[in-house]
Amino acid sequence: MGQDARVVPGMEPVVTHQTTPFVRVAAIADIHIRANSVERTDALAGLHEVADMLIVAGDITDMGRIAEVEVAARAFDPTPMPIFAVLGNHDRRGLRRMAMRKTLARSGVQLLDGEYRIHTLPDGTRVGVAGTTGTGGGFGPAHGEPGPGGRLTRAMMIKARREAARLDAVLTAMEEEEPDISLLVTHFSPTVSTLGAEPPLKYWMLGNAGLGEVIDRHHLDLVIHGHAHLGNEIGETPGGTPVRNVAAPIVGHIMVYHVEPGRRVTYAAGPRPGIAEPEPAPVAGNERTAR
Ligand SMILES: [Mn+2]
Repeated sequence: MGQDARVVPGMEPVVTHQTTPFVRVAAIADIHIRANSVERTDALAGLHEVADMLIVAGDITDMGRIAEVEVAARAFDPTPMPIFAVLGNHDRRGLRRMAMRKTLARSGVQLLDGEYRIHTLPDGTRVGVAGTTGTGGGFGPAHGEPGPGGRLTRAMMIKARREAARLDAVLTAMEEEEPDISLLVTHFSPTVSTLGAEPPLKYWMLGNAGLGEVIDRHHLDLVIHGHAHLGNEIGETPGGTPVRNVAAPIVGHIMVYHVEPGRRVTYAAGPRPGIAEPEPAPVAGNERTAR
Protein backbone atom coordinates (compact mmCIF):
# COMPACT_ATOMS: atom_id res chain seq x y z
CA MET A 1 0.00 0.00 0.00
CA GLY A 2 1.01 3.60 0.00
CA GLN A 3 2.54 5.56 -2.79
CA ASP A 4 5.75 7.35 -3.54
CA ALA A 5 5.24 10.95 -4.52
CA ARG A 6 7.83 13.16 -6.11
CA VAL A 7 7.36 16.85 -5.49
CA VAL A 8 8.35 18.98 -8.46
CA PRO A 9 8.71 22.69 -7.64
CA GLY A 10 5.66 24.60 -8.81
CA MET A 11 3.73 21.46 -9.66
CA GLU A 12 1.42 19.06 -7.92
CA PRO A 13 3.08 15.95 -6.53
CA VAL A 14 3.44 13.32 -9.23
CA VAL A 15 2.63 9.74 -8.35
CA THR A 16 5.52 7.72 -9.68
CA HIS A 17 4.70 4.36 -8.21
CA GLN A 18 1.62 2.84 -6.66
CA THR A 19 1.55 -0.64 -5.20
CA THR A 20 -1.64 -2.57 -4.60
CA PRO A 21 -2.12 -4.37 -1.32
CA PHE A 22 -1.24 -8.04 -1.32
CA VAL A 23 -0.80 -10.91 1.07
CA ARG A 24 1.46 -13.96 0.83
CA VAL A 25 -0.55 -16.96 1.96
CA ALA A 26 1.13 -20.25 2.84
CA ALA A 27 -1.31 -23.15 2.71
CA ILE A 28 -1.47 -26.90 3.29
CA ALA A 29 -4.14 -29.47 4.24
CA ASP A 30 -4.52 -33.15 5.04
CA ILE A 31 -1.21 -33.66 6.78
CA HIS A 32 -2.89 -36.41 8.89
CA ILE A 33 -0.38 -36.32 11.73
CA ARG A 34 -0.22 -39.44 13.91
CA ALA A 35 1.12 -39.78 17.43
CA ASN A 36 4.27 -41.44 16.06
CA SER A 37 4.75 -38.95 13.20
CA VAL A 38 8.06 -37.15 13.31
CA GLU A 39 7.52 -33.45 12.92
CA ARG A 40 9.79 -31.88 10.33
CA THR A 41 11.47 -28.98 12.02
CA ASP A 42 12.59 -27.65 8.64
CA ALA A 43 9.07 -27.60 7.17
CA LEU A 44 8.25 -24.23 8.69
CA ALA A 45 11.76 -22.87 9.06
CA GLY A 46 11.99 -19.53 7.30
CA LEU A 47 8.37 -19.76 6.12
CA HIS A 48 7.61 -16.47 7.85
CA GLU A 49 10.16 -14.80 5.57
CA VAL A 50 8.23 -15.75 2.42
CA ALA A 51 4.65 -15.71 3.72
CA ASP A 52 2.50 -13.48 5.92
CA MET A 53 0.29 -16.25 7.27
CA LEU A 54 -0.16 -20.01 7.19
CA ILE A 55 -3.52 -21.64 6.47
CA VAL A 56 -4.16 -25.27 7.39
CA ALA A 57 -7.32 -26.51 5.68
CA GLY A 58 -8.21 -29.42 7.93
CA ASP A 59 -7.22 -33.01 8.66
CA ILE A 60 -4.30 -31.81 10.71
CA THR A 61 -4.50 -35.14 12.54
CA ASP A 62 -5.44 -38.65 11.49
CA MET A 63 -7.84 -39.51 14.31
CA GLY A 64 -8.32 -36.29 16.27
CA ARG A 65 -6.43 -37.76 19.23
CA ILE A 66 -4.84 -35.37 21.69
CA ALA A 67 -1.47 -37.17 21.30
CA GLU A 68 -1.67 -36.34 17.58
CA VAL A 69 -2.69 -32.76 18.25
CA GLU A 70 0.36 -32.41 20.50
CA VAL A 71 2.69 -33.52 17.70
CA ALA A 72 0.99 -31.02 15.38
CA ALA A 73 1.33 -28.27 17.98
CA ARG A 74 5.07 -28.99 18.30
CA ALA A 75 5.44 -28.76 14.52
CA PHE A 76 3.64 -25.40 14.37
CA ASP A 77 5.06 -23.95 17.58
CA PRO A 78 8.41 -22.53 16.37
CA THR A 79 7.02 -20.35 13.59
CA PRO A 80 6.31 -16.73 14.51
CA MET A 81 3.65 -16.26 11.80
CA PRO A 82 -0.13 -16.31 12.36
CA ILE A 83 -1.67 -19.71 11.63
CA PHE A 84 -5.36 -20.13 10.80
CA ALA A 85 -6.91 -23.59 10.59
CA VAL A 86 -10.19 -25.42 10.23
CA LEU A 87 -10.93 -28.93 11.45
CA GLY A 88 -11.27 -31.72 8.92
CA ASN A 89 -13.50 -34.77 9.18
CA HIS A 90 -10.57 -36.76 10.62
CA ASP A 91 -9.93 -34.12 13.31
CA ARG A 92 -13.63 -34.27 14.14
CA ARG A 93 -13.30 -37.95 15.06
CA GLY A 94 -11.74 -36.67 18.27
CA LEU A 95 -14.20 -35.96 21.05
CA ARG A 96 -12.04 -33.59 23.07
CA ARG A 97 -12.63 -30.60 20.82
CA MET A 98 -11.93 -27.94 23.47
CA ALA A 99 -8.63 -29.57 24.47
CA MET A 100 -7.71 -29.73 20.80
CA ARG A 101 -8.47 -26.03 20.33
CA LYS A 102 -6.47 -25.03 23.43
CA THR A 103 -3.47 -27.20 22.57
CA LEU A 104 -3.31 -25.71 19.08
CA ALA A 105 -3.88 -22.18 20.38
CA ARG A 106 -0.85 -22.50 22.69
CA SER A 107 1.24 -23.02 19.54
CA GLY A 108 -0.31 -20.05 17.78
CA VAL A 109 -2.84 -21.98 15.69
CA GLN A 110 -6.24 -20.27 15.62
CA LEU A 111 -9.07 -22.67 14.81
CA LEU A 112 -11.83 -21.07 12.74
CA ASP A 113 -15.13 -22.87 13.22
CA GLY A 114 -17.66 -20.63 11.51
CA GLU A 115 -15.51 -17.64 12.54
CA TYR A 116 -13.33 -15.02 10.89
CA ARG A 117 -10.32 -12.91 11.82
CA ILE A 118 -9.05 -9.64 10.42
CA HIS A 119 -5.27 -9.81 10.27
CA THR A 120 -3.47 -6.52 9.65
CA LEU A 121 -0.10 -6.72 7.91
CA PRO A 122 2.76 -4.38 8.89
CA ASP A 123 1.98 -2.15 5.87
CA GLY A 124 -1.62 -1.73 7.01
CA THR A 125 -3.19 -4.18 4.56
CA ARG A 126 -6.19 -5.77 6.26
CA VAL A 127 -6.72 -9.43 5.40
CA GLY A 128 -9.98 -11.17 6.32
CA VAL A 129 -9.76 -14.90 6.89
CA ALA A 130 -13.00 -16.84 7.39
CA GLY A 131 -13.05 -20.54 8.15
CA THR A 132 -15.49 -23.42 8.44
CA THR A 133 -15.23 -27.16 7.88
CA GLY A 134 -18.12 -27.47 5.40
CA THR A 135 -19.80 -30.77 4.60
CA GLY A 136 -20.41 -33.31 1.89
CA GLY A 137 -23.70 -33.48 0.05
CA GLY A 138 -22.58 -33.48 -3.55
CA PHE A 139 -22.93 -31.32 -6.59
CA GLY A 140 -26.25 -32.45 -8.01
CA PRO A 141 -27.39 -34.79 -10.77
CA ALA A 142 -25.46 -32.82 -13.41
CA HIS A 143 -22.32 -34.38 -11.98
CA GLY A 144 -23.76 -37.85 -11.92
CA GLU A 145 -23.33 -38.73 -8.30
CA PRO A 146 -26.25 -40.47 -6.65
CA GLY A 147 -25.26 -40.03 -2.98
CA PRO A 148 -25.85 -42.71 -0.39
CA GLY A 149 -29.62 -42.57 -0.81
CA GLY A 150 -32.51 -42.54 1.62
CA ARG A 151 -32.29 -41.27 5.16
CA LEU A 152 -28.52 -40.66 5.05
CA THR A 153 -28.93 -38.37 2.02
CA ARG A 154 -31.71 -36.41 3.74
CA ALA A 155 -29.61 -36.01 6.91
CA MET A 156 -26.64 -34.87 4.85
CA MET A 157 -28.74 -32.34 2.91
CA ILE A 158 -30.03 -30.87 6.16
CA LYS A 159 -26.46 -30.60 7.46
CA ALA A 160 -25.29 -29.08 4.16
CA ARG A 161 -28.03 -26.42 4.30
CA ARG A 162 -27.16 -25.60 7.90
CA GLU A 163 -23.45 -25.30 7.05
CA ALA A 164 -24.24 -23.10 4.03
CA ALA A 165 -26.27 -20.76 6.26
CA ARG A 166 -23.40 -20.64 8.75
CA LEU A 167 -20.94 -19.83 5.98
CA ASP A 168 -23.26 -17.11 4.68
CA ALA A 169 -23.42 -15.54 8.15
CA VAL A 170 -19.66 -15.51 8.70
CA LEU A 171 -18.95 -14.10 5.23
CA THR A 172 -21.56 -11.37 5.74
CA ALA A 173 -20.00 -10.43 9.08
CA MET A 174 -16.49 -10.38 7.59
CA GLU A 175 -17.62 -8.22 4.66
CA GLU A 176 -18.91 -5.58 7.04
CA GLU A 177 -15.31 -5.08 8.20
CA GLU A 178 -14.32 -4.23 4.61
CA PRO A 179 -10.96 -6.04 4.51
CA ASP A 180 -8.62 -5.24 1.61
CA ILE A 181 -8.32 -8.94 0.78
CA SER A 182 -10.77 -11.71 1.72
CA LEU A 183 -9.89 -15.38 2.12
CA LEU A 184 -11.96 -18.42 3.02
CA VAL A 185 -10.67 -21.73 4.28
CA THR A 186 -12.80 -24.89 4.30
CA HIS A 187 -12.03 -28.57 4.48
CA PHE A 188 -14.70 -29.86 2.08
CA SER A 189 -14.72 -28.63 -1.51
CA PRO A 190 -17.11 -25.95 -2.79
CA THR A 191 -16.59 -27.00 -6.42
CA VAL A 192 -16.05 -30.05 -8.65
CA SER A 193 -13.27 -28.18 -10.45
CA THR A 194 -10.68 -29.25 -7.84
CA LEU A 195 -11.85 -32.88 -7.59
CA GLY A 196 -9.56 -34.06 -10.40
CA ALA A 197 -9.31 -37.85 -10.46
CA GLU A 198 -11.80 -38.42 -7.65
CA PRO A 199 -14.53 -40.79 -8.86
CA PRO A 200 -17.93 -39.03 -9.28
CA LEU A 201 -19.43 -41.75 -7.08
CA LYS A 202 -17.52 -40.21 -4.19
CA TYR A 203 -18.40 -36.57 -4.90
CA TRP A 204 -21.17 -36.56 -2.28
CA MET A 205 -18.48 -37.27 0.35
CA LEU A 206 -16.11 -34.55 -0.86
CA GLY A 207 -18.07 -31.33 -0.79
CA ASN A 208 -21.25 -29.68 -1.94
CA ALA A 209 -22.52 -27.13 -4.42
CA GLY A 210 -24.25 -25.08 -1.72
CA LEU A 211 -20.87 -23.91 -0.40
CA GLY A 212 -19.99 -22.60 -3.86
CA GLU A 213 -23.35 -20.85 -4.17
CA VAL A 214 -22.81 -19.03 -0.89
CA ILE A 215 -19.23 -18.12 -1.83
CA ASP A 216 -20.46 -16.62 -5.10
CA ARG A 217 -22.92 -14.38 -3.26
CA HIS A 218 -19.95 -12.73 -1.54
CA HIS A 219 -16.66 -11.28 -2.66
CA LEU A 220 -13.74 -13.54 -1.87
CA ASP A 221 -10.30 -13.30 -3.42
CA LEU A 222 -9.32 -16.92 -2.72
CA VAL A 223 -10.86 -20.07 -1.27
CA ILE A 224 -8.55 -22.76 0.09
CA HIS A 225 -9.70 -26.32 0.83
CA GLY A 226 -8.39 -29.86 1.15
CA HIS A 227 -10.00 -33.30 1.69
CA ALA A 228 -10.01 -34.43 -1.96
CA HIS A 229 -6.70 -36.30 -1.97
CA LEU A 230 -7.09 -37.36 -5.61
CA GLY A 231 -8.20 -33.93 -6.74
CA ASN A 232 -6.21 -31.17 -8.44
CA GLU A 233 -4.85 -27.93 -7.09
CA ILE A 234 -6.36 -25.20 -9.27
CA GLY A 235 -10.07 -24.55 -9.74
CA GLU A 236 -12.81 -22.00 -9.29
CA THR A 237 -16.42 -21.77 -8.21
CA PRO A 238 -19.14 -21.47 -10.89
CA GLY A 239 -19.07 -17.70 -10.26
CA GLY A 240 -15.31 -17.43 -10.84
CA THR A 241 -13.92 -17.28 -7.29
CA PRO A 242 -10.42 -18.79 -7.33
CA VAL A 243 -10.18 -22.09 -5.43
CA ARG A 244 -7.06 -24.04 -4.47
CA ASN A 245 -7.09 -27.62 -3.18
CA VAL A 246 -3.95 -27.88 -1.06
CA ALA A 247 -4.36 -31.48 0.15
CA ALA A 248 -0.81 -32.64 0.89
CA PRO A 249 -1.08 -35.75 -1.31
CA ILE A 250 -1.62 -33.39 -4.27
CA VAL A 251 0.65 -30.43 -3.61
CA GLY A 252 3.30 -32.35 -1.66
CA HIS A 253 4.52 -29.34 0.31
CA ILE A 254 3.34 -26.06 1.76
CA MET A 255 2.17 -23.78 -1.06
CA VAL A 256 2.70 -20.02 -0.95
CA TYR A 257 0.27 -17.87 -2.93
CA HIS A 258 0.46 -14.17 -3.61
CA VAL A 259 -3.09 -12.79 -3.39
CA GLU A 260 -4.13 -9.31 -4.51
CA PRO A 261 -7.58 -7.70 -4.45
CA GLY A 262 -9.61 -8.57 -7.54
CA ARG A 263 -8.98 -12.31 -7.20
CA ARG A 264 -5.44 -12.19 -8.54
CA VAL A 265 -3.66 -15.30 -7.28
CA THR A 266 -0.12 -16.27 -8.27
CA TYR A 267 2.67 -18.38 -6.80
CA ALA A 268 4.80 -16.47 -4.35
CA ALA A 269 7.46 -19.02 -3.50
CA GLY A 270 8.95 -22.25 -4.74
CA PRO A 271 8.62 -25.76 -3.29
CA ARG A 272 9.12 -26.29 0.42
CA PRO A 273 9.71 -29.46 2.42
CA GLY A 274 6.78 -31.54 3.68
CA ILE A 275 5.56 -30.93 7.19
CA ALA A 276 5.78 -34.46 8.63
CA GLU A 277 7.31 -37.79 7.71
CA PRO A 278 6.66 -39.84 5.72
CA GLU A 279 7.36 -37.19 3.16
CA PRO A 280 4.97 -37.21 0.19
CA ALA A 281 6.47 -38.13 -3.17
CA PRO A 282 7.98 -35.10 -4.87
CA VAL A 283 5.79 -33.62 -7.59
CA ALA A 284 7.09 -31.66 -10.55
CA GLY A 285 5.60 -28.25 -11.31
CA ASN A 286 2.45 -26.64 -10.06
CA GLU A 287 0.02 -26.95 -12.94
CA ARG A 288 -1.20 -30.46 -12.22
CA THR A 289 -4.71 -31.27 -13.31
CA ALA A 290 -5.07 -34.78 -11.86
CA ARG A 291 -3.59 -36.82 -9.00
MN1 LIG B 1 -10.71 -35.11 5.03
